[in-house]
Amino acid sequence: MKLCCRTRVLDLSSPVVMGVINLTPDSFSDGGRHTSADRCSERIDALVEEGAAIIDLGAESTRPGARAIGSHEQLARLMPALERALATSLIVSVDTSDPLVIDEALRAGAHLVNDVRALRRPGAIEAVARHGAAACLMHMRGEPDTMQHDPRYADVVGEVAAYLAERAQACVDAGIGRDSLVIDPGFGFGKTLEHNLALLEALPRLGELGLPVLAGLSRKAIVGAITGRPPGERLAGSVALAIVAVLRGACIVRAHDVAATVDALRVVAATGVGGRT
Ligand code: HH2
Repeated sequence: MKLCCRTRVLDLSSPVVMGVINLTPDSFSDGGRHTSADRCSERIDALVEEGAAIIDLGAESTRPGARAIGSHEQLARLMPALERALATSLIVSVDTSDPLVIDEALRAGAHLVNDVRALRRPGAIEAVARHGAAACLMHMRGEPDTMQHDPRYADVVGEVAAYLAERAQACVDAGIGRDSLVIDPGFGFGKTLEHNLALLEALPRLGELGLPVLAGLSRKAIVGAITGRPPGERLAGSVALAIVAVLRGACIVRAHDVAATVDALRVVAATGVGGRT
């Protein structure tokens, strides 16, 4: 499998890591750590060194209860980091739902739009199609400020799969190539621990949609609920979940701790366990 991201093609024949850089003061695990230009540059260099395939730049926190911010504030955070990231050979992703931010970031050369709202805001799909960029379509139930208030599903796996299939079809209808799409069940976005575990188990079913699957489990509440640890102490739990996700067919793992995740996936691949790796 491969992912066409404008001028770059990402080989997904073995799993790859998307390294997170949150340019936000309030992200749940790394907020405020990469907001200065120097710290951000160091982090970009570290992601290259540690073996990430994708750099995901986030200008707006989507943690439960997060405050929404305007396009101009997002762009002011994003653009200097974007320029620096584009100077590397990695795929550069922008984590945003804002159509204006999407358009400006793609104008500047970003390769991939990672949207927790699956390009649902008016103008978002068109901007991605116009620039021939790639997109990661994530499932979220509700909005960040309320999504963890008693989320309910009759059939979480079926509903998430149907939503992602519908969003992928909307993208194809708007002119985005199927080989430029990634899907993501959105762990922790309007889901209880039981919902998250059901989706993790059902990753092979999401893979049947024929699109690469991304799993974002790093440092999330799912790890905290199982281990009882705060975000800064969830490395081992996050790496374990990354391995499980890959063994169940995920092609891209979104991670804060890139070196550890890359090493773990390399070791798993070397053992031949799981077949595809
Ligand atoms: N999770 C977060 C943000 N963006 N994108 C995708 N595709 N999948 C995810 O699971 C995902 C995501 C939340 O994590 P983080 O960016 O670390 O925190 P915050 O939203 O507080 O910035």
